Amino acid sequence: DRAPIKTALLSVSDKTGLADLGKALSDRGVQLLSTGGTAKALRDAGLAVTDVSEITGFPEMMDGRVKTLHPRVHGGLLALRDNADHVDSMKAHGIEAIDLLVVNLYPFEETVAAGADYDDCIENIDIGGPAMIRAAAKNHQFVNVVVDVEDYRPLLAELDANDGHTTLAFRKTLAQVAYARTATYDAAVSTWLAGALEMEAPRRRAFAGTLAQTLRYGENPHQKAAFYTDGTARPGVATAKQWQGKELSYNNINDTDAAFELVAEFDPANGPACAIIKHANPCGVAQGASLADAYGRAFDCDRTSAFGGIIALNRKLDKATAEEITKIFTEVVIAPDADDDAREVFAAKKNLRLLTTGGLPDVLATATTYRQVAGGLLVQDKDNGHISLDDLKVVTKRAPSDQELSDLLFAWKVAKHVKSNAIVYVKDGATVGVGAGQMSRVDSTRIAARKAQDMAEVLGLDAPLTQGSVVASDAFFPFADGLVTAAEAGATAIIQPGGSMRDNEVIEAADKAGLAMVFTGMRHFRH
Ligand code: 93A
Repeated sequence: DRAPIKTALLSVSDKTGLADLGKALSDRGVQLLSTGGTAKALRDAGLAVTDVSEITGFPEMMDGRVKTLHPRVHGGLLALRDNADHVDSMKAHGIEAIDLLVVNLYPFEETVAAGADYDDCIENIDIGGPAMIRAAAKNHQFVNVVVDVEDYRPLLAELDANDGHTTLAFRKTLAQVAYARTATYDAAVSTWLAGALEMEAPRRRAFAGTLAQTLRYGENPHQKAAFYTDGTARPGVATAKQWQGKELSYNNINDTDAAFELVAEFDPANGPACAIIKHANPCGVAQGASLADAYGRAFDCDRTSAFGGIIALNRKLDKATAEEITKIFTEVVIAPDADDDAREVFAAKKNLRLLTTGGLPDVLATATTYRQVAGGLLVQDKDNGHISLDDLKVVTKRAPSDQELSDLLFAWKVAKHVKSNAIVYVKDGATVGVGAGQMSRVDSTRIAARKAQDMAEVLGLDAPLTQGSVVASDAFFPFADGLVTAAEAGATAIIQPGGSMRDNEVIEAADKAGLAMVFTGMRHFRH
């Protein structure tokens, strides 16, 4: 199953490592064929190269759209060396075997990410490259195909270990990587077209992702895992700069994403905000007079859970906030930016990861989310649902006060980011109790209230902060019991979608308890 490499065709957009590879191949007696720019780079490095146009008998034409699309190239890649018919055809048509193909494609993804115009993106759709990659990968019984600069070294190591040959197992691995590359590439083109054509719902979807990081493990140590990025420029965990600390884990990435998407709900123009996340759910979210104050108020929602948490900030991390944060163990801090003093404070905590993003994502932007189920993929629009004061319908005798209204909207924004059933108690722009992920809504209501009681003890308060708070529920109360529990915990106002068969009973219970209640008409399930 060993095959020699005598002839190589190199055609690369990214010329990184090209000269070294060309030289290493040349030193091993490999004949080099190449296209325009690549051939020039190889010649500049002092290497002997044959132009593909010399082999095809055609010049590169149509702005390079047609360079390698020719039987002398594709025959050389596809011919079965042990098939007499194929060998006859090669002889009859002057086709030479190509044993190694090194291609990296026109930078389509990078061109889109850079915000290039339509024509520029179209011109960066590589046709000849993927055609050759697919041909070489199909014929991996004889042919090697390299599509990544990082595979240059392993290729040379394989040649040296096998006396100028490669093994079938090696070529198969290369073929697998090659098809992943062309599939991702075409998916990126399709995804871009869907956006460029402003298609509401593309009839057929393709999935594009580039391997960004092989993770140590997945949710648990016995699960292998990796992180793929989709090339969108949205500020967030995928595009953040990491200043310090060890590599992010699978769970870190998931939680950091949840934290940053939540804090982005709070426009920095309306004041500093902080979200603390544990296991993808918030255990404290607050606005404050300063960023440090916002952190402190978020921390006071549930100090126990905040230990080892992930913190997201909607403004530049400053020294005062950094000093507060480092008082307990925190896994990750993500913020649009961090000043030098804050970074210095963090530098003393080697394990603390600091990520900066350069900005906040637009929470109203449309996007698509994916979730896997056995045998398939669920695709939906990202939940960018948004309500404002005008959307609220007061359904009780008492209307909420201005302070209650402001807290209700705050609680609603947080509830959107809490796993269902979600119940969020808020007072003065800070969560004071979060009930997440329960199978029954009344349980979430009870758990959040009980946690507030626990915190009252920790903080040495006479009464839990749920006294005089407001409550958000991500979906309607099916029965009055949840609402009654919230009222017993001291809540004075409720925000919820409404729409239950028993809305009347629930409204009646609210009136009886003297609560103000508003309906949003919109639900925020999150599973
Ligand atoms: O425009 S193409 O789709 N037409 C082709 O026939 C073709 N053959 C190779 N682009 C083509 N390529 C691509 O050119 C390669 O995939 C590579 O990215 C690039 C290398 O061009 P150069 O050697 O001129 O820098």
